[in-house]
Amino acid sequence: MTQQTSAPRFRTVGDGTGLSADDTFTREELQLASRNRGMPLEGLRYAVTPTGMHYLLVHFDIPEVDATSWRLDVGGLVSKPLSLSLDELRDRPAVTHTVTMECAGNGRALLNPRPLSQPWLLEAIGTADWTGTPLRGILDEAGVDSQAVEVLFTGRDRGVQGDEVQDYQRSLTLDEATRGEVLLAYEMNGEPLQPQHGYPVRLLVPGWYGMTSVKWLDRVDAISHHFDGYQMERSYRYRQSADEPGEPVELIRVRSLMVPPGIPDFMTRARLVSAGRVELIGRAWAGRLGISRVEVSADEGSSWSDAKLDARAPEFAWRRWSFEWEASAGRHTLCVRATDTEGNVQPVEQPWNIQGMGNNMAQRVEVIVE
Ligand SMILES: Nc1nc2c(c(=O)[nH]1)N[C@H]1C(S)=C(S)[C@@H](COP(=O)(O)O)O[C@H]1N2
Ligand SMILES: [Mo]
Repeated sequence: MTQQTSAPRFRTVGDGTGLSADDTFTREELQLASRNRGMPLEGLRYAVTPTGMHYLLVHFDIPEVDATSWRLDVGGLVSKPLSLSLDELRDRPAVTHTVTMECAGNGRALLNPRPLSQPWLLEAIGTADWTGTPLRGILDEAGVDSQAVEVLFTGRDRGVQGDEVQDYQRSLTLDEATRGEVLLAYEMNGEPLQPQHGYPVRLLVPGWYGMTSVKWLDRVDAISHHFDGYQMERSYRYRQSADEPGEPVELIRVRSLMVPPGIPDFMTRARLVSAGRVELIGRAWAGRLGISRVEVSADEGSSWSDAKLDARAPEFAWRRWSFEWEASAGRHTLCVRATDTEGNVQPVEQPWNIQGMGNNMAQRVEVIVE
């Protein structure tokens, strides 16, 4: 009889996350994955993602907010604290930005060992038309004191993470918070925000990974120090081990994804493609930067060819690309990688860190050509 030794499936690290070196997903990962949807990659066909296909990430529960009694309180180090209703926010100047948002944990489940958290493969992505009023105008109205260095954003949702009971909170430096594109957004794709996307109002910080765009916004406070809450100092860090402080996760790194070609196998999602000319299409983005190049490989990254880039995209949105692939019979691993306007190229090998943040490893798609 063989002895079943049960090696620990994961070890717990300081911040309450863990790692798994095997391909067995845990019940907790499934629980997260069924609450937090990804954008099916065929959704890359749309320049603006239909709202119901946009990815979703909710740390705790979706709070119930009554928009008639809801107020946005703007306070802290300001000369004139504000308490604004939704109608009062809507009366302020409105702008719409087309913005590609990505979760910092996108790609996490492809890493080895795998950080135990929301197990994204590559689908934590979406682009929407966000309408709202610039935060800068509201901060000007409130009159931010000269001692203020950061702006703290508090969501209405509350939960426990890493043994800490907390409101969902993130901060930005005053310089970042007062950039013109930062919005208090109340519409997504021309409709009021859906409950899961932050109804009635969320922060929208184009170019930054999604965690910065605080949903169900409740308070905005100007503060005189660096905010060191859980979602700033313990999570969203680039760290190789749990005991180093690491660098903060901030702007979205360059990435490109393709619509998987042909038809999928139900279970494995490997692709079946007919031999001949196949048009591969996809989108590439790089946060605040532009895309200078997209390359495709049909041999697992040994050789690369340039894809064709569409005319320029909106400043904070993804850019479409296409590539004519001459598919020959057999098995192929297609890869795509992008380069941003500062020359950063997506790695082909995994850029590992303990929380699986900012992972922009080149996409691989298994294809069987008949
Ligand atoms: N209040 C609050 N804001 C939040 C979150 C949250 O759990 N609570 N999740 C953040 C994370 S990690 C991401 S990636 C984005 C996701 O936004 P979306 O669900 O609208 O796509 O919201 C961010 N804002
Ligand atoms: Mo996220």
